[in-house]
This record gives sequence, C-alpha cells and structure tokens, in this order.
Amino acid sequence: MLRALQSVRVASSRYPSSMRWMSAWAHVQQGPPDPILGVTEAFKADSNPKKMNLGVGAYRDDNGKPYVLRCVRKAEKVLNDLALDKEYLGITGLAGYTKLAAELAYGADSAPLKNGQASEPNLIVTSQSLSGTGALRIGGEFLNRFYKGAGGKTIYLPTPSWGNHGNIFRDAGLEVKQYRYYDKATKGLDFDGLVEDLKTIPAESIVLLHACAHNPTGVDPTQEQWKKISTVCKEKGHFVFFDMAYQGFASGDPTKDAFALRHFVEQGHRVMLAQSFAKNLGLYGERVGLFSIVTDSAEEAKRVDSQVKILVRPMYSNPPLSGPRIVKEVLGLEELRKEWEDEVRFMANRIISMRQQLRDHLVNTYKSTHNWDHITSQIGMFCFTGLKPEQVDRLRSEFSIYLTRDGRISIAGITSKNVQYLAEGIHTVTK
Ligand code: CBA
Repeated sequence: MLRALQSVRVASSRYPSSMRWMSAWAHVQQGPPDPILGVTEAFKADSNPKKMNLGVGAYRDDNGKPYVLRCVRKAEKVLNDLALDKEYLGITGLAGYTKLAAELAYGADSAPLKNGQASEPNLIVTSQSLSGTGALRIGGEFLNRFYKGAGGKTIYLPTPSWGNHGNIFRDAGLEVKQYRYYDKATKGLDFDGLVEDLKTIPAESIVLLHACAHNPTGVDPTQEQWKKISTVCKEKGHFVFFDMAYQGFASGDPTKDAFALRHFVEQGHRVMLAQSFAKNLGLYGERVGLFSIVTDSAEEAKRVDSQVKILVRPMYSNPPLSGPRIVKEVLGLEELRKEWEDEVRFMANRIISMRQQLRDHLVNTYKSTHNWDHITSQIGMFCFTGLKPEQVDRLRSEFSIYLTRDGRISIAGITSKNVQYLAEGIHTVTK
C-alpha cells in the first residue's frame, strides 16, 4: 500500500526520475483552515454579488469597503514629506511610539508612568510588538520563561475566548485551562460562575482577561463587576494578563474602555498587557501593537526590560517601522489625535446603529419570534448570535453569508444596504 502511494506521489512529482527520493515532508498531514481567517478565504471564492463576510473582525464603511482613517492618511502625508530613513529600530521598538501607546492604555497620569515624569524611570516595561497577537506571544514566552507563581505555568482563559488565544499560549509552552464567562441561557455574563472559578483555581494562577469588547461574545463585566474581579484576583494572588485589542470600540471612548486595566493597576496589580492598533486605528496589516509589564521598581524594570530584549531578539530581531510612526504622529499631534477620537466614536456608533437595524428587521420586518435583545445589549465588534453550526452552514450555502461556526458575526461588516438581507437570512434559518 505504502509503495503504491509512493509511486503515485512520484508519478505526480515535478522532479525527473533520477532525482526521485522520499520527500522530507511526506508525513506532513493536511491541517484544517483557520476557523476565522479561513472564512475570508471561502468568502473570496464565492461569486454571489450579495455575499457578505461577517467572519473576521475588520471594520468596513457603509459601502462594505475597508476604511482607512483620515487621521492615518494625514499622518502618512506628514511622514512622507519628512523623507525619514529606514534604519533598524531597537529591539523593543520606536521609543516615542511605545510611550504614547502605553499612555493611551494606562492613562498619562497612571502612577507607574507618572514616576517616569518625576525624574524616576518609568516602571512600565514596553516592547513594540507584531500587533496584538505578537504582544500575546511575547507575554506567553515571558511567562513560560520566568513565571514562578504557585499556580504554575497554566493560563486560564474565559469560556469562550478568541480562538487564537489557546494556540498562542500552548505554542509558547503554557498549559491552557478555562474559567466560566458566558452564560448561554441569558446570552450574558455568568458573573457568579466567573467569580467562583477565580476563587477555586489555585492561588497565584495566570488569568487572561479581555479588557473590553470581549471576543467573541460582546459581553463585558460592568464597572462594579470589574471591581469585584480585581478584588478576587488580588485576594488569590492571581497574575493578570490583559488583552486589549479593541480600545475605543466598546463605547466609542478609549478612556472609558480602559477602565478595567486602569482600575486593576490602581489597585496594585502588576499586570501584563497586549495592545493592538489593528482595529482602533485601522492599521490591520501594519501589525502595530505593544506588549507591556508593570513592574515593582526601577531596578526590576531594568532587569525585566533586559530579558524582554533577550526574548525578542531571536524571534524577529526588531519590529517594523511604518506602523508605529503613524501611531506616533496620530497620538502625538493634537489635531490628529482629536480627529482620531472622532473617527473611533464614528466607527463605534456605526456598529451600534447596525446592531439596532439588524434587531429591528428581525423583530419588525420578519416578525421573528425569538428574542434578539442580545444583538443590541452586546457591545464591540461582535455579536454572539446563538446560531448553531448547522444554521451557520445554511447561511453560507443558501445566502452566501459567511461567519464563524460558533455563530459569531462581525457587526462591523454589515452595512445599511445589506442589513435586511442578513436579517432575512437569519430569520430563514432560525424559524
Ligand atoms: N486579541 C483579541 C481578543 C482579538 O480579537 C484579536 C483579533 C487579537 C489580535 C487579539 P491583531 O494581532 O490583528 O492585533 O489582533 N481578532 C480578530 O479580529 C482577527 O483579527 C477576529 O476576527 O477574531 C483575527 O486575527 O482573528
């Protein structure tokens, strides 16, 4: 049998017979497509003019087109006129950018950052990263190498979490476990389950929290609930790793969306943070993000910084230059920053309006008898619709509407022109 297979393979090989020998990759098995990015591939191959891609979380304008922010275009013009060089950045990236990005997340008046201004060195160690994913990976590697808490090298993720989290942390050598988060029955937060799990897992465990606009559920704790989560984590000595990929996308206000992170830091948690500028500045393909760790002292910051550099250097040497330059201009120039804040609010509001219209069509136009309140009560880029995998498959085959099989839709991909078509599709497969 093996011989037969080999001869088939050899027959289809492009190499002449004198060069035929067993390939080093003959044993490599076909892997499945990525559950999120694979949806985009399938969408691209569909020729239906009515097709909709609600898979990946990428903002579209009301014509369904990718949106480049005006403030970004202006920053690019400024940068172009400066005709800057293309030298390598340092291992941890562009200093002006890392400072502004950290201030955006933690707040310019954050105690560990304020120390930096008062002639003491900054206590927050930063490293520019390959967007949010890269920041999570640096964090995973750092935890694997250095975390000595009694909870061990296990990271606890919410159930469910962004599909890539498990892969990132497993590949970084951590064990991955879960805590309760989403309540399927209420389509809201299982707050009691969450708190109970955080109390039950071993002391000094590593816990990943989505800072805002939880992916995939669109369900965030309230400010009061965040305070309680902070207290429980503190009592148990848990180490908190925040993932903040959507700052500004939850409420339209980046400061409000940073509440959880800032509260934890105020309460004395020395957290880790993964930040991304993919969504809130629309810099998806520029891959610009930030990894940061809040340390205890200037001396500790210095040691940690040295080890972050040692960790990053063999992975990719140093990060790319164009993205952070753009962010530095936008956040650093008052006029562009103001324009950015307006644009983030605009994007968030368009998403809120699409939620409303989708729910209205289901309830009023199609008279669906299901409860669709969660479409408007959930926040951020995504709605966790509750659609079953078979219903998702029908949306794809009968309507050319593409989403992930867990029933998540990227609201940012809906427009005022196709929202009714989507409602029709959802109604058809759920009635
Ligand atoms: N964390 C979370 C919670 C995310 O949802 C995403 C992006 C990232 C990483 C980190 P980036 O590396 O591009 O900065 O983002 N998640 C997706 O929007 C998508 O970009 C999503 O559709 O789930 C992805 O890569 O899957």
